[in-house]
Amino acid sequence: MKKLLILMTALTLTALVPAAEQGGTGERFWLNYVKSRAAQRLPGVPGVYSSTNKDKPEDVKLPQLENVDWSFRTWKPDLVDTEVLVAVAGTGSGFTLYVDSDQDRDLTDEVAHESWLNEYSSWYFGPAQVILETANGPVTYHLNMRLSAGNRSRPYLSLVTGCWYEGTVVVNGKEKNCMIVDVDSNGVFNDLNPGGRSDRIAIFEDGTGSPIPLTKYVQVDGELYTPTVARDGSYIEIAPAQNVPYGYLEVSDNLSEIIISGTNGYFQPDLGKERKLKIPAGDYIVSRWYISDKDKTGREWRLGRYSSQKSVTVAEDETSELNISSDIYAFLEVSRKGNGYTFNRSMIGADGKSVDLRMGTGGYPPTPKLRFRDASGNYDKTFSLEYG
Ligand SMILES: [Ca+2]
Ligand SMILES: [Ca+2]
Repeated sequence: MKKLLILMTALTLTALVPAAEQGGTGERFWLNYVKSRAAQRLPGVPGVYSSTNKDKPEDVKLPQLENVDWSFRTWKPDLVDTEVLVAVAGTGSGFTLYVDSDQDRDLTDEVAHESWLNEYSSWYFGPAQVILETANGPVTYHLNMRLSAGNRSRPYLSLVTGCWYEGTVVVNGKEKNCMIVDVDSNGVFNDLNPGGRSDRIAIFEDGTGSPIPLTKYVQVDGELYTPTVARDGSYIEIAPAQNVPYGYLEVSDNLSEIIISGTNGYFQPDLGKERKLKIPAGDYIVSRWYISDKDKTGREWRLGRYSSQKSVTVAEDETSELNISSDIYAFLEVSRKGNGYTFNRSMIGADGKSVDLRMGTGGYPPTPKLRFRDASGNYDKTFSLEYG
């Protein structure tokens, strides 16, 4: 009965809120909650390990277990003020986890979570349910947990999202699939962190969408929309973007692929079709770029950076240029180790930062050679450098 009452209250509130406060003319689509082990492997979800603590927090009731080595970690969701305690019971041969799902500091009323996989000193658990009491009622969330026990007395524990929201939305009269991911695992699904870790969104037609960072504007079928995602992830409103302050970004001819992301959008343009991009004005990071070119023999080479932090600003009604030089330098580092020398070669771009050079569609070129010859020519040997 309590659940039904909460649902009715939520519906009544929705009906009373004027359209203008719901994100303009955006249509609201309710999404389905999905719990899954796969959530921890979604793009952008990091495996953040923190050490556990041996000190038992005060006022916590633990299950009565024999010969158990306890350690503890807390998860602090931003959605509520409370902390969720996770207790690790080490038995010598393995681990059992207890999650204070209702945050009442009592773990005797909780499920004993056993691992579903153990490999390379890591134990995988979950998704484990927690109930977060928000001002608008209880919200369900799931956590995936990974225990790393290289140090057996004080294992490291990773607590990351074990859920997402998905459902059908209609954009410009067309049905699409939508997915919302809480990538920073803080219980909030609409974080916009410029330069940091924004939550992610995918709007796609068939198959599986790859979630991209949530930004102020999102591009669907070439048009910009303004998404409004519920803090708890349960719905999304999508409205055609209005009064967008557009600017232009002109991309130099040598670039083959770029991804630019900022607060106002995430774009991976088809550079085969257009080089002067019309995008919302704002500050962007060129988070990925590569240049592909052919040598005299017709062999293809790719030069790029796959986690770049190059910034570019696009002002309203103005054109900014994105030029990245294809100049590269082979940099040889020599260091003395005991009686020998170590040689390390890296490739440096025109900006002094390391670049990645590949052949064809991604293979490494043959290993570089180093030739040593003394003045007399008596000593003359060639060695190969190795990758990795
Ligand atoms: Ca409890
Ligand atoms: Ca989040």
